[in-house]
Order: sequence, then C-alpha cells, then structure tokens
Amino acid sequence: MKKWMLTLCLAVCASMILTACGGGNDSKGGGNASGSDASASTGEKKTFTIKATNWNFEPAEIRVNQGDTVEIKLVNEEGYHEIEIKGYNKTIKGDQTITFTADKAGEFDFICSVFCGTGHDDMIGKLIVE
Ligand SMILES: [Cu+2]
Repeated sequence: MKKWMLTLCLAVCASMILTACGGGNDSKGGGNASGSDASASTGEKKTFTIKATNWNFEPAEIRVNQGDTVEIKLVNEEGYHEIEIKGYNKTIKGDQTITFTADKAGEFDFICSVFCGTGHDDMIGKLIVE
C-alpha cells in the first residue's frame, strides 16, 4: 500500500518537473525565431510590368537570378491576353499581378494562354533564371 502511494507521488512529481521544463524551452525557442533571416534573404525582389498588345509582349525577355522574388504585372494595352509561364505553372490573367520565387534555373517560355487572333502564336516571351 505505501509503496503504491510512493510510486504515484514520484510519477506526479516527475510529470510536474517535465511540464515546467517544457514550458521554459518553448518560450526560449520563440525568441530565436528571428535568427532565420539568412534563408529568406538569398534573393532580391525583381518587379516587371509586361505590356501586351496585338500581338506582342513588351518586354519579351525578363532576366532574374535564382532565388529572387519575382513580381510580374500584366497590362493589356490592346486586346485581351494572359501569360502562362511554362515550367513554372504560373498564369497571369489580364491586368493581374503575381508574385513567386524563381527557385528553378533555366529558360522558360511564356506565352499568351487565350486565343486572341491571328498573331496569337507569335506572342512568346522568355523568362531567364540564372
Ligand atoms: Cu493570345
């Protein structure tokens, strides 16, 4: 009988100590979160405005570094066009802005993804990530 009570007391005491310790570690961990800046600042932010007309993108080539945050705004100056960036699975609808991280290096075609007339197939640009 006495042994059983002693065991119970030890178990309760031990769990209280563990709980107290766990709480202390949690608050410490939260304070260290600001130390992760290095991984987020590997790239710069690059902003582009691409103007679409019948049937041309201007500029037709955009160049960024791998790891950059890329912001692209599509402005339809003539007609209605959308941009699909091949290999990045990104679509920019008319007069929309998208932001993504250029995490893959290479050359990626971007095309108009809505049929817009006779010159539709000529609407090809290139995103270069180096
Ligand atoms: Cu088109």
